[in-house]
Amino acid sequence: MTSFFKDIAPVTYEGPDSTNPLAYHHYNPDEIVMGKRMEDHLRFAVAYWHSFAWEGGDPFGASTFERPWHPQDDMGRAKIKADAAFDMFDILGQPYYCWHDADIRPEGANFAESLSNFEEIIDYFGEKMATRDVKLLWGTANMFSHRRWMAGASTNPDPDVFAYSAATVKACMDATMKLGGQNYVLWGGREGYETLLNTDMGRELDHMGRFLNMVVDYKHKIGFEGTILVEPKPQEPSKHQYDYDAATCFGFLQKYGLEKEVKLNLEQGHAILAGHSFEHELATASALGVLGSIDMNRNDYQSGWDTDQFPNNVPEVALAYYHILKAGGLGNGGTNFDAKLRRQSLDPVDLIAGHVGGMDVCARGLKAAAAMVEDGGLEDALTERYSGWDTKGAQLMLDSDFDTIFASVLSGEIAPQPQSGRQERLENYVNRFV
Ligand code: XLS
Ligand code: NI
Ligand code: NI
Repeated sequence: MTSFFKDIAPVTYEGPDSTNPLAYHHYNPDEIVMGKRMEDHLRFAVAYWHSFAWEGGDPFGASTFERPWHPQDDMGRAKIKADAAFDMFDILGQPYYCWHDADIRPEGANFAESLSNFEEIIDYFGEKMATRDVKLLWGTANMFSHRRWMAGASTNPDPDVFAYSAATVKACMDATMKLGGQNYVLWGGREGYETLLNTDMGRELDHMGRFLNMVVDYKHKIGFEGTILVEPKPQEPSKHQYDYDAATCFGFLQKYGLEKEVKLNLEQGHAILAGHSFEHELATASALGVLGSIDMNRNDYQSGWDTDQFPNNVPEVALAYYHILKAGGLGNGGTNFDAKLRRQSLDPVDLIAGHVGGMDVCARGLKAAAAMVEDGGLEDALTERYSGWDTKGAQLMLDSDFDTIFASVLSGEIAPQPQSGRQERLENYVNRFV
C-alpha cells in the first residue's frame, strides 16, 4: 500500500444495520440473487479517468485535487498514479476497471513516444494484475482532449487525423487484448459538429462507418474475443454528436452492416441529456439486440450537462436493473462508474466513499429489481395488457392485409373497447419493492 490511501482498510460487507460509513451495507458479492452471485450480476468497474486523471477543474477554475501524481506529464508520476489506483482497487474489491490511453500515460512528443509510454504502463498494469483478481472491463482511446482531435477523429475533415485515429485505436485494441480486456469501447465526443456551415455530414458519417468496420476487421484479425461497444451521447463536447442515443446508433450500425458485430455501452447521464430515461435506453437496446454494458453515473436534472455523479437514487437504479435482468443480464459487459467526485471532495477517502455508496445503491437496486422479477407482477400486467394479441384472430390479422382488415372493421365484427393503462396501480406496485 502506498501512502495515498493510508489507514483505509479494505471495505467489506457488514449488512444493512452497520453504521460503519466505509462498509458495504447492501453489496455482498457472494449473495445469490436469482441464482447468480451479486458480483457476477453487477460486474462493477472503476473508471481510471475520473478517479485518477481528472484534476478537479471546471470551466471557471483549474485543478482542485493536487494529487501526488500531478502534473501528469511524467512516466514516474504515471506509475505513482497507477500504484494509487491499484491500491484503491484492493480497498474496494471491485472486479473490474477501465481506462483511456491518455489517462494512464503521459503524452509524448510524437506518436511513437506516446506509444512507448503507453506500452510501458500497460506492462506495469500487467504486472499488477498478475498478483490480483482485478480485471479489465474495457479499454478505449481518448480521441477528444488533445487539440488534434478538435474537429473529430474518424470524422475529421483532415485524412491525416483519420490515420492518426486508426493508429491510436489499433494500439489501444492491442493493449486491451494484452490485458485480457472483456470489451473495447468507442465514445465519439468529437464525432459530430458545431455548425453545418463547415460540415459535410454525409461524408463524415461514411468515414465513421468505414472506421468502425476497420475496428471490427481488426478485432477479428487479432482474435480479440471481447465485444466492441459504441457509447451513445447526444452532445457535449460536440454541439451535435452523431451517436445521439441507442436508436440513432442502431440505425447507424445497420446502415454500415455492423448491427451483429457491435453493441452499446449505455450511460445513465447520457440518456438524461438525450431527453430519455435510462430504462428507455436499456429497453431500446434490449429490443434491438445491442445491449452491451452500462456506465452507471447520473446527471443533474437541472444543470443540463454531464455532471457524472455517483448514482444515489435507488428507485431509478432499480428500474434500470429490472430491464437489464429482463434482457438476460449484462453478459460480458458490466456496471462502470464513469463518475467523478464533486470538485470540493478533496480527500482520498472521498474517492472510496463515492464508490462504496454507488456500489451499495446499485446492489439495493438490483435486489429490488430481482424481487420484482421474481414476484412477476409487472410481467403479469404486461401479459394481460397484450393478451388480445394471443388470440388466433389477432395473429391471423398480422398475416392479412388492409382490405381484409377493412372488411371486418366495416362489418362491425371489430369494435375497440378502451381499457385502463393502470399506470398509478403499477407505480404503486413498484413502490412496494424500492
Ligand atoms: C463521456 C463519456 C466517456 C466514455 C469513455 O461523456 O462518458 O467518459 O465513457 O470515453
Ligand atoms: Ni459521459
Ligand atoms: Ni461514459
